[in-house]
Amino acid sequence: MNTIMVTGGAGFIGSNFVHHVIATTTADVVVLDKFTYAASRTSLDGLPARRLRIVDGDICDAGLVDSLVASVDAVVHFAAESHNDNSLHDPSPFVQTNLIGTFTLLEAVRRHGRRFHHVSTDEVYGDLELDDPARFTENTPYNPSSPYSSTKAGSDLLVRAWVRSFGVEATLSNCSNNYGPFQHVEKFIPRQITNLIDGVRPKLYGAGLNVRDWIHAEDHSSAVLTILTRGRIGETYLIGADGERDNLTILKALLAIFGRDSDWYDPVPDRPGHDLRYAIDSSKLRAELGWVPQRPDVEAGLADTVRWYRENESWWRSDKAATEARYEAQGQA
Ligand code: NAD
Ligand code: TDX
Repeated sequence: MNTIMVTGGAGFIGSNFVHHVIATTTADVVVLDKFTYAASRTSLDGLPARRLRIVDGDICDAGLVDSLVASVDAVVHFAAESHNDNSLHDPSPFVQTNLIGTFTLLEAVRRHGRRFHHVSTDEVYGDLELDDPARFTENTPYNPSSPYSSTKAGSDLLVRAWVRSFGVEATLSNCSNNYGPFQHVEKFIPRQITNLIDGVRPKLYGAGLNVRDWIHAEDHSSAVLTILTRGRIGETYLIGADGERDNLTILKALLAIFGRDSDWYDPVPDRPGHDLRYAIDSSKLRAELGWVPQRPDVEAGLADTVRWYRENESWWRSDKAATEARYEAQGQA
């Protein structure tokens, strides 16, 4: 593949993937990003200009998408509205971007016969009970809970239908919770790290018993590139690195890094419909494509991430006040 288009390439995981592609392949990259509140141009700083083109545009813009898709060999689709809490307050952009945007891209790759990889989430499977030993597999039935996860589930189903009905050469991946550099301060881990840097008590939803399966964004990127280059067309691969932790455990690890007492946080009202537990069984990806996560140590990754937010305050500072004002308005501050 000479040129790969990355939608949402100025967001958290998309920008990480662009860095990964430029560092580990010879392919050029075209980023298509609408530069919503969640994007940052500086996340793409330092990359060679001759290998990277950045287009400020909407994946729902059929004319723009058509011309860009015609000029590339493959599309890796990260662009989405991605935050559950936002989706509970205004679902409209989620329906537009996650469903109509994916449809628009699918029509373009169908017309031009281009390879497509669709990036999705484990949240499409709903949640597991805290004491259930099961983990999600590629055969788990879809059962999404929130406007965010239901629009992601819908986008997955569109991709599957375009493979079957129109022979689009697509693969899909559903990944667990990512963390690492360049994650927006609205998300759990960066919100608490930046609160702690500011000397503000972290905010925990409910009792903090909800479990998430954490993976470093670099491992997500390497998995997506593996599937793009060696995955079987039409297949879905689950991506995870065996990082299950409840939220209170993550929070206590952060409090310890900052030298704070383990009860130095504020319980805030729980998220409505809050999914209890996500857990990924990634054996298919590992057995079939030989993928192995390089950063499975969550506690070491958290320490690195804290260091990154301490050293890169200019990257997040301008978003912090507005994000906390939004949480305040939603009663989660
Ligand atoms: P993010 O919110 O950090 O970034 C999303 C990017 O998409 C932003 O740069 C934004 O400007 C762009 N975008 C939004 N609407 C657009 C539109 N209409 N046209 C063009 N660009 C648009 O999200 P993220 O956390 O990096 O997630 C990226 C993808 O990975 C999403 O599809 C998400 O569902 C999936 N995913 C995320 C996680 C996670 O833990 N964050 C886990 C599994 C899967
Ligand atoms: O302040 C907070 N306090 C808190 O306890 C925030 C922002 C979150 N939480 C809890 C809610 C969740 O149980 O932390 C957990 C993680 O929350 P988020 O970072 O909002 O992530 P989540 O809702 O699990 O979804 C994330 O992972 C799957 C991404 O945002 C999705 O895009 C991805 O699909």
